[in-house]
Amino acid sequence: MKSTRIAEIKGRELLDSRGHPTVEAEVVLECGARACALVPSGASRGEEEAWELRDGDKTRFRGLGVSRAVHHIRSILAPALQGQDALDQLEVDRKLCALDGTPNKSKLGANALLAVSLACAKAAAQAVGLPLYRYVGGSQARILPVPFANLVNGGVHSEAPLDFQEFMIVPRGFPTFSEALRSGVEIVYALREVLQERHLSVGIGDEGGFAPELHHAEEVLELMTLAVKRAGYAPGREIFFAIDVAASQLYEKETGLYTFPKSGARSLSIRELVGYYQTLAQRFPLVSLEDGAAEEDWEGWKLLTETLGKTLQLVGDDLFVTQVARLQKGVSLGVANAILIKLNQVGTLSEAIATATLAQQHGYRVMLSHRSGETEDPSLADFAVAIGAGQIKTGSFCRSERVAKYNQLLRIEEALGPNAVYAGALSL
Ligand code: 2PG
Ligand code: MG
Repeated sequence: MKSTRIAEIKGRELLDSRGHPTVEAEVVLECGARACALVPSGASRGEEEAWELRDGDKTRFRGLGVSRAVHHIRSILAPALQGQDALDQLEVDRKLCALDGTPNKSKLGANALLAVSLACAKAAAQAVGLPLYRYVGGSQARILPVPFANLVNGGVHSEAPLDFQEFMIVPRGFPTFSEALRSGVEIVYALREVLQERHLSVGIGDEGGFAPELHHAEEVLELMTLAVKRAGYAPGREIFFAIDVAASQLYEKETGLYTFPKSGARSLSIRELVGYYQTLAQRFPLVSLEDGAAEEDWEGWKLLTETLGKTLQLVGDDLFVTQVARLQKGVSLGVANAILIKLNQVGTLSEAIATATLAQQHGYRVMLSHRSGETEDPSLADFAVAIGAGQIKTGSFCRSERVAKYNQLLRIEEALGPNAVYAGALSL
């Protein structure tokens, strides 16, 4: 085989699904293999996420430009990595971190680092003639994740007067990924009708979910239940629900209370909020709750986990920000029982895999996740299969930047043929 050493790295400023500038890296190997990777961007960010470097120059893209991050790729990362073997991902990522040298990647920008890290993995996969999921995950990689599909967008992801950020369906009771996906798509069609009949908007939010003029979680879950039934499926048997509260957005540090600025509901203590989740879980087939307490409210997280951790999946997103140290703290305090993995919260592929592996070792479930600002890059799907995450959250079944990941999972399912295992079927 010809050399898998890095010959060239390019960086460029492209656009994400919100029309915000984002970073693309292109890695070219000496053997001629080449690949591009684009990084996503969040709106409800954890405070301890790796640093997304933006120019702040108000004369370009209202300050959102990423030309400095791109410049760092061209002037610092490219020359330093030239000649490095792309097959040694750990070493590539170690060098990226060392070149930045800060704990949160704020010098060169996690967006610059991640673009190079991912493009390197993709180019290496191409050089050895393997699909990305197999190159990263090895011969064991054959589990298709359960799609947590976002049907209704609230919080900072839409104009809907809903304070909770995401309402998802979880099609678990199906033998294959493609059948699970089809059920979800049919439920979206049905929900559209249900909303239209009530003269509610069928406009969509950042992640492709509807953004109707509803104020309360119960109203959303009721309409979702109707849609599931109308599509011919059984809530609680094959279709379940999940919510991302994104509670850090609602938390008031001074008072320790949770406020609801969009719906105008009265503020709640964490005890009252947990009680509210309990009521929702009794009324609806809720199986998963993400960021049910704020990232700095460790006591709240403890109460949440003690009360609901036996019956619900409790996912830490802003809480863990895909970082080993925060996960370790969570494990030692016994909070949450699952982790969301977002590559750009940590900044390199190897670090994200290390966090996911640590979570699995401690019996925490793993969910790979998109960001609200996404791109056409489908590789999240490959990483979900590679890591054996068993769960993926990548928006609704519309908007091409969301559908790109689902389509990639369908391709992977086809390529795996009879070896494919649908994670949702494991619990049938
Ligand atoms: C989340 C994400 C993705 P954002 O909170 O889980 O849905 O949102 O990318 O805006 O942080
Ligand atoms: Mg979240």
